[in-house]
Amino acid sequence: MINDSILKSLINKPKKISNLDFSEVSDIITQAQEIFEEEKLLIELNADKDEEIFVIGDIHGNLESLIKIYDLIKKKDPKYVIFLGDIVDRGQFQLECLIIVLSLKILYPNKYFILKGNHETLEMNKYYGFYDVYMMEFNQYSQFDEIISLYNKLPICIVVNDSILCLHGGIPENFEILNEFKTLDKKQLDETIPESVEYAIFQIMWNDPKEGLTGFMDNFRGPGIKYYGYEVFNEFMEKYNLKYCIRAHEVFPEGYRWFFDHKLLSIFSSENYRGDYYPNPASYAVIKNKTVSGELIG
Ligand SMILES: [Mn+2]
Repeated sequence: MINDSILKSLINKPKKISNLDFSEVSDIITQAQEIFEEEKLLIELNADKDEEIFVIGDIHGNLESLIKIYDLIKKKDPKYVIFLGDIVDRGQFQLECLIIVLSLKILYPNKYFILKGNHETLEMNKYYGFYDVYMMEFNQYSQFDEIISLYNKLPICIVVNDSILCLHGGIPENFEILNEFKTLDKKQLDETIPESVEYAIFQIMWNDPKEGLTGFMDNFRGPGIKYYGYEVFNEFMEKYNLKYCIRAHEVFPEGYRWFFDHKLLSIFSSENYRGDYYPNPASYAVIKNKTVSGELIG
């Protein structure tokens, strides 16, 4: 077991993370996994009128952005912090970002929540970098199984105050999915999961909103992935009596973007994700008093 003071020192001095040996990293993964195992696929959170909730988008190994976010959290002390997934792949400090987020979860399990993004999968990690980062560091293929097993324990969405839906990509074509999440045991996910549920989870992690569209439409990102339009989005939200949706998954030069008549907020928390020639500020969302606002991280 890694104790709290070590975890705190890793969060405050992330450069120490590259000095950890495999057994220490493995301990952190195991401890975090035990906490995620007890969480539901759909988590419901409630906050009082004057309490803030921070929602954080894609990090993608951008340690500088993550540190700025953590400084903000320390300063403003929100009641909950929700990460919408895509912590690793692409950036320069992927292991550091993952270990920091997991350490926060272990230290404060009822304050920090981490949802699954489309990069919390083996296929994406093999293609976009984290698998190689891990192999370079620890050098044993079988050890990546722990990471995959951790990913499979992550929750998929959070509903705040019965009215605000938080997820990585967006709504799926299967409108029953939130009801199905309430009856499904996450422990089943490793074994037998209905194909319709598996596909809905895939779409929740991958789908994008599109203005000017009414229904669903094929997405250029790849097979099975959809764009969702205003009408189907509204239908889904009304079915569950939801007012706002906060999602991540797409970078915008202005930092965050509202869709669908100010009902869907798209955030992204990795600054200059595509390099200095296509700059973007990092952004996050604040939920307070049943309203949602987009904020830039300065
Ligand atoms: Mn994504």
